Amino acid sequence: MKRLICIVAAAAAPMIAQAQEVTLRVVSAFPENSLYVKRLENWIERFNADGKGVMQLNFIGGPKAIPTFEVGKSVQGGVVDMAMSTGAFYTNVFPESDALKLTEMPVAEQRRNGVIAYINKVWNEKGNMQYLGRIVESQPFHLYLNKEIAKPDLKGLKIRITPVYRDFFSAMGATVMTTAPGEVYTALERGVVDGYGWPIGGIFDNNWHEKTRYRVDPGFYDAEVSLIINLKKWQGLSAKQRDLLQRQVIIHEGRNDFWKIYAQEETKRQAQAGIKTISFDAATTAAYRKMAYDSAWAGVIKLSPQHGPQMQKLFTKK
Ligand code: 173
Repeated sequence: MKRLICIVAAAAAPMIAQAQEVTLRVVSAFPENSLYVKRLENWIERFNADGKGVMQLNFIGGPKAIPTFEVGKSVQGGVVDMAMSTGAFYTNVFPESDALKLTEMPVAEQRRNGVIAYINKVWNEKGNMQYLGRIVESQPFHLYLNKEIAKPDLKGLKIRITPVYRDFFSAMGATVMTTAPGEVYTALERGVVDGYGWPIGGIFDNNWHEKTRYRVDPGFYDAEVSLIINLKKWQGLSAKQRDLLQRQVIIHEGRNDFWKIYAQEETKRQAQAGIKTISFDAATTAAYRKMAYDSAWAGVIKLSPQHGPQMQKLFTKK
């Protein structure tokens, strides 16, 4: 009898361990061949090696699996568990999401000074999601053009945007057109747009450099790419699973200095590809940067009188 119990127990043990392992379905709102996705896949590989018996991440794919602007809704509704996206892509879930481009301090500092806690309060309440961490930093956005400009005036120009750039480029008089990253090349190729917004890095990933003549300096804001998870899924994990996931995301955040070097490399690479820079005199440059931030904050506050002012206070450098 005793022997029998031993055998049963031995057979059951691995089954229990297996039952405790959870697999999360992960998607990316950015195209499959982007550097963001390559780095995500590398991280997932390491995660799965460490997470055996506790948690595994199953990368489903990019916009071919779920279209860029649907990813946020999919996380909110639990169609997928987790995603790599940016706030600009899920303003259709709640408008505050796009404000993360305006943070003026590193994410490590945001963790210490309560900014991440505030973000999670809003993301939980309005998005039914938990904000796990920011895995891209130090990537200012730029305006890329195929027509030369002498001053910050985009009247008569059609520019590809996402919510990131809408208020700023509109304030400069541009006609704006929203597209997912996956449609930028075709829009440029067909001459549907005269330019586009994008961070300093990444224009080579999908050959946009072939269709780009100018980059306007300086950059503005900071590209925010992050990992989000459905709130119910997050709350349903065991303490051990939550701890593993949060710890691994924070470790990955710790590698964000990579993006500083990448910004320098991509700047050089653009010059080598023949992309000319357009810059303005000091006073115009200052006005350009001020217009970028003033127009964006006005937009955030208009869309969210509830959280906009507090976000501005928290996100702006003292
Ligand atoms: O331009 C975009 O598609 C965009 O909004 C974005 C946001 C973060 C990183 C890269 C692009």
